[in-house]
Amino acid sequence: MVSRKKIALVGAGQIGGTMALVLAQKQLGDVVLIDIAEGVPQGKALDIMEGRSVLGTSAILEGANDYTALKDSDVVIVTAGLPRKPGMSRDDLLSVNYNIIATVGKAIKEYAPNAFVIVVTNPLDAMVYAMQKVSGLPANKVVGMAGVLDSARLACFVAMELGVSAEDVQAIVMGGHGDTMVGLYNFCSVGGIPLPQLMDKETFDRLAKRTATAGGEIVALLKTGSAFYSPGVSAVKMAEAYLLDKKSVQTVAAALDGEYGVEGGLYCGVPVVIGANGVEKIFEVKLDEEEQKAFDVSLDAVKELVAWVDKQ
Ligand code: A3D
Repeated sequence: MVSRKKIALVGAGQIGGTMALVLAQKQLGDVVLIDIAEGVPQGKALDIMEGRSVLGTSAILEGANDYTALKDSDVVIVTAGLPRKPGMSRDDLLSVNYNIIATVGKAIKEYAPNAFVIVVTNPLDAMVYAMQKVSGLPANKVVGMAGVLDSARLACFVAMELGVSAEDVQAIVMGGHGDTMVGLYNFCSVGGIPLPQLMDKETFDRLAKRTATAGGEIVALLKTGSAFYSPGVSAVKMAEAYLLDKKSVQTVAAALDGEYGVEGGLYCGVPVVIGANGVEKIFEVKLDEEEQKAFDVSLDAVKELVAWVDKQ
């Protein structure tokens, strides 16, 4: 008998709601939305349930206000926390979101210790590191969503610049999920054509810079929150790779244990293979001198935040 998969979304805000809809459409499993806001997870779950005959899906959605609803989840995606407001950096969210991640991490340890956990809450690299430490889950089963989104943003800007379809653009953005993230010119391709044959470095650098500040660009437009559609579909892509054992190559925040010369389980955006065992492999790509320098600067920014987490 094939059993239905259970996907728990901790945080039923903008990203949580988006993911619930997309997960239901894709029929990847039943979905439980968990949030401290009374009525919100129940309301969003019921709203999507009522659209199922139109969507053509048999997924079952529920809402809950306590963490016991995590029980036996196959995947847990965590967006619980506060988003950025205009003028706030991702790092400003550090202490308030740390306390939330600590609470959620303990609950995951108790109710869903076998789950694949995807953290989305910012500041991302520090929060996923904290989640792994607090939950005690194996490092290959705890990942952060940032690189999928940052790479998608860069692919979007490259596609817009060249007037081609974004789905034909392959891009990699590595490093921490902050202003120091590193877009890789030589790793970008368009329909299999290496980008340097289609675009000069100066143009690429402008697009990579826009990518690093793309979250802030949306915050400034929305004024009341941060991006949620593209973050939502990016986290779903990671969950899908795990649930379907796709061996999918994606850039995610993964725990480094010697790779890229980084020790201590520090989390940073790198290309990995995601399958039924979570992060099954980390690819160590060869960076040129300039890229390596930028990656090191980005790592230093992550280390600073992680040092704060280690003191808690
Ligand atoms: P929002 O719509 O505010 O949703 C967050 C939800 O978390 C709210 O409904 C809260 O009630 C809920 N919440 C707060 N504390 C708890 C708790 N202890 N347990 C359960 N639920 C709780 O925000 P959002 O969905 O737009 O964003 C969520 C997070 O994702 C924020 O930290 C953002 O900064 C972050 N984010 C990350 C990226 C990345 O690429 C990494 C992109 C966009 C947003």
